[in-house]
Amino acid sequence: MKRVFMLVFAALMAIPWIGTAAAEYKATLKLASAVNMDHPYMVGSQRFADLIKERTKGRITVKLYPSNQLGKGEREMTEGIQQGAIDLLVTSTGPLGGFSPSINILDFPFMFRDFKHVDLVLDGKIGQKLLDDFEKANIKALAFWENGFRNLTNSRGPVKNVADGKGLKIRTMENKVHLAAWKAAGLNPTPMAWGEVFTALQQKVIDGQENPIAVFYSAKLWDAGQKYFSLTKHVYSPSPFLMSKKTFDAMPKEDQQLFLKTGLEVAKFQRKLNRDAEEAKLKEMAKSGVIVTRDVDRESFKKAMGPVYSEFSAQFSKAEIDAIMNAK
Ligand code: EAX
Repeated sequence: MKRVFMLVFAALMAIPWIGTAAAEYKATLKLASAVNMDHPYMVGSQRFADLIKERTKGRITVKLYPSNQLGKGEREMTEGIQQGAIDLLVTSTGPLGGFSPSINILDFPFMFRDFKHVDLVLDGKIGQKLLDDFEKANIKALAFWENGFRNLTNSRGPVKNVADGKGLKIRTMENKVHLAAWKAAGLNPTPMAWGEVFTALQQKVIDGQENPIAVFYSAKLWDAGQKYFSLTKHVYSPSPFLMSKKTFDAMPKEDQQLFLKTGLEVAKFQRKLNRDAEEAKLKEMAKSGVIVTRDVDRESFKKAMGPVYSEFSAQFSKAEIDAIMNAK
């Protein structure tokens, strides 16, 4: 009886102590991204920062560093997360395969039917496993935010089918699956960090690029000569919300739980914000002179990019691919 009493007493004594640890922990954390404050990444980041400040009563402040302020591009900023130089990062999966190889499975073309399919996979066991895999790279992946379905843009002419795009010199992310897919489709892809793209387009070093509506719109790529926008929706681009494991592990358990809960909560807010704004952004772009091709023959791109699946069959089995593609 005495032993039980002692155990209960010790447990009760521990609770205030945990509360005290959280009450004493104070920090100002750096959150980075490659895009500007108009982009949904940063609207979501602002919401995250506001909620953390409110829920910790000001103990933890999250400062925002958009537009590659903390690194040349997403690859370098992910290295910053690993080293603990950057605390939080909203990024595309572009360079992430070099840190956590399993994430590349989301980069395959025409993998997802629509946003409903995306949410079913990313918010289920498959998505959670992909986030957990980042721990091996000393990265805590809190949630999947959203970049969106990627679309081809160029300065040469309208692209309705894959043949119209033949020979276009386009920038891709530093992503081996995307590079292989565009090569298979007969275009001429070159990898480049996002921060270099606007100038490269302006100087006609490249003819085009591919990105979701929100990236194209927030960067105003029509000012860099991108007159033609084809709604290819050839790849769904998730945006893992990453945290330095050093920073995460240094926080009291209560704050760790708060960051995980708030990261997931903002994921829903940020994805909806992105999706709800797409149509209006397309109309705004058209007013700025962008010629949007909506009736794209997506099957022609899907067929042309198909060989990329067998090219990476050693890394990703048919079963793994089908588990995502056929999720219902
Ligand atoms: O994450 O590099 C890219 O094309 C990304 O879509 C962009 O940086 C947003």
